[in-house]
Amino acid sequence: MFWNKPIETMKREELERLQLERLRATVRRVYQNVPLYRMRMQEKGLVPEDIKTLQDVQKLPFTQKTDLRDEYPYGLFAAPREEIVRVHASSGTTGKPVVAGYTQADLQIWAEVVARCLGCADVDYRDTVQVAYGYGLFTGGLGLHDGAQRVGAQVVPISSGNTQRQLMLMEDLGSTVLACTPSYALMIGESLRDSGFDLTRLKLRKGVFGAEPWTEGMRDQIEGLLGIQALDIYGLTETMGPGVAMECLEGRNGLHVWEDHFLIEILDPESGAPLPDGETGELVISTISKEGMPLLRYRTHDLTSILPEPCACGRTHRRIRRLRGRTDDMLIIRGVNVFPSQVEAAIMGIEGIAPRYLLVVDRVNNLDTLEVQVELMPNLPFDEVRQIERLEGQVRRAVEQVLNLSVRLRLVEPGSIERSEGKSRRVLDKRTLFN
Ligand code: DLL
Repeated sequence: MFWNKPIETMKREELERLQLERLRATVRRVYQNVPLYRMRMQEKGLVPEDIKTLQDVQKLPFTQKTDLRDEYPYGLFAAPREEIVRVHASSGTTGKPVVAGYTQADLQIWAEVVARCLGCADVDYRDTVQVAYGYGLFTGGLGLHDGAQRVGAQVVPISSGNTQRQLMLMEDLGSTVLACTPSYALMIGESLRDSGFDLTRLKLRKGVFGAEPWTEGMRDQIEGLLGIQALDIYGLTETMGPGVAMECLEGRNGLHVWEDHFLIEILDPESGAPLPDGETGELVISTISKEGMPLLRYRTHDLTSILPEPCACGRTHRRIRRLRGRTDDMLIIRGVNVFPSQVEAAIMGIEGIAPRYLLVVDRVNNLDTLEVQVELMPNLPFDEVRQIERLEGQVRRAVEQVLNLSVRLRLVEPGSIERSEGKSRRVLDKRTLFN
């Protein structure tokens, strides 16, 4: 189902013409209004008129999260205070948050792109959308809220948390769509299972899950527990919030990026050199329609690749592969690169194992160690230590095979790994605690 078919299926040449026009306007806007951009462009000897083709984006300076921190809170805003009608922020782990500002026009575009995402999931005015992303400075709640309202759905702005209440309202209000993080969807699903809830009492049919990396295995688990189709939505505060990209029902193996608003590049994370389609690298986004806080060549640190093949759904906006993690989530353990999502992919589907895990990294005698904690399913019919040991061996081999690294594996009691109503924490890196 399309929310905006003419735009979503626009011919590539037309789309690229529109992108160029908008890129040029954005460059002019930030050159005039944002001292940091003007200075960085001047350092490179660039003026806005030098941007003549889409490839010229590569001449422009990068923007990094540190720039947002250094210019906190308003330094990168390109509109006067009177035109900014909303701010959001992402907390991060240290120091000041990253602040994003929106004009009225920005909020309209945000609702439009989220509406398109919901269209990808076949959601429309007949649906009741339970928004269980957090409301507040986090962009998940209000982002999905405005998009769902735009398509004319009935919105249940419940925010995250209080799982029993989520279940009660889901049943009583007949919610057909759940929007939250995949971790929270799993928690809601487990809660249903543990209380022996009869799924036929629910009308739920679709899930719109994102804000953190998740795997196919996790999708299977969630779909099974909730009896729905689960789709992936991507975005980040800096460039707007949720709604940069979304899976469609046909593809389910890549997320359409709304390229009339976001210009994407995939670069080698170290050298910054462009990578060909299909190769995994860092996603770099230029916003080309934002007024409040446009960003040129923002280094997302998210790793993905471009899937250049046309999608069966008819949308012409290119897809990116499901995000596997962030360059800064990547652990280097005894020289080997490790992503938490690799562990997730390895353990999913092993019988008796819950989709809950934690990587504990430490350094003992100058050598990195990795302990992988994995939770057991509740009520396992195990009465012998030997059965547990056998399972432990099976899980360890599966993990070691994907990581190519020896690990210490610990099966832990059901419920012992911290649950999250928002984004999950998958790594405890004790090596960094002393730095
Ligand atoms: O997480 C925005 C969002 C809200 C997206 C609701 C989707 C749904 P931030 O808190 O700024 O914004 O975090 C952005 O989260 O750079 C990725 O590393 C990660 N992320 C977001 N969506 C996905 C996804 C919101 N679908 C950061 N898959 C991004 C993997 C994701 N990682």
